[in-house]
Amino acid sequence: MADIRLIEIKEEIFADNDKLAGEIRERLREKEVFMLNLMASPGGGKTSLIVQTLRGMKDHFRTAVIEGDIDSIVDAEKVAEEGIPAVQLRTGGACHLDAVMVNMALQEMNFDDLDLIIIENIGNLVCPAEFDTGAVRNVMILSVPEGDDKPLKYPLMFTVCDAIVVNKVDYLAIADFDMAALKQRVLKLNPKIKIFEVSCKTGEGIPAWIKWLRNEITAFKKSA
Ligand SMILES: Nc1nc2c(ncn2[C@@H]2O[C@H](COP(=O)(O)OP(=O)(O)O)[C@@H](O)[C@H]2O)c(=O)[nH]1
Ligand SMILES: [Mg+2]
Repeated sequence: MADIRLIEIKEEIFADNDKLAGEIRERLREKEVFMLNLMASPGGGKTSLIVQTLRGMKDHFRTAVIEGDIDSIVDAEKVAEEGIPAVQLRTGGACHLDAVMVNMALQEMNFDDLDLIIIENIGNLVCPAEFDTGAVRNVMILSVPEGDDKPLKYPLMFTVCDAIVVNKVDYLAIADFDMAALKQRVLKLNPKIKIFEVSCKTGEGIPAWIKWLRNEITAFKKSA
């Protein structure tokens, strides 16, 4: 029987991606630019939270947004309406952003003019968790209508994130959602994770989220 050669493509892709992500993080540190990678399911509230965050941050930090989408520019348009520059990455089918794609977007930006870059990753709780983008912090949004069982189904996402924003708390009154059970599941996977309860619709909880992010950016700049 002839020899069979097995090439573990996935491992090589991850190794190359991690190397580039590390280089991106180093460049960001040198220039004191904080990059946030925001992940969630489609419709979880990524664009809504970005818009709320920009309103709370833009007077304090010079900000730009990287929008990842399979095939549209509607989210970039919403960000541009806030007066914030946006770079749209259209992945043409890919279900996540990786370091190569983010690096392409970063080439369109001048780090000297920026304090904060927010990435809206592709809507998906699986693949984005596997690819380091070079961000300084990873945050996921879980919206109440998605259910409190998501940490059981998508554990990696909860493991790689520094914070989770539980969005759409205005649905709690009508949803079958056990916040205490959710927190217990999340903290079991990741005891250090911060948990914020917000509604991008009513604005509830947004100030606490903004305060945390501002503190993270300030601490990063001091340590850079
Ligand atoms: N009721 C309610 N709706 C929300 C909230 N946040 C976002 N939405 C709505 O949910 C839908 C998806 O939000 P979007 O920000 O586009 O999600 P994305 O796909 O993750 O970027 C939109 O119709 C939003 O108006 C919230 O806190 N409460
Ligand atoms: Mg969006």
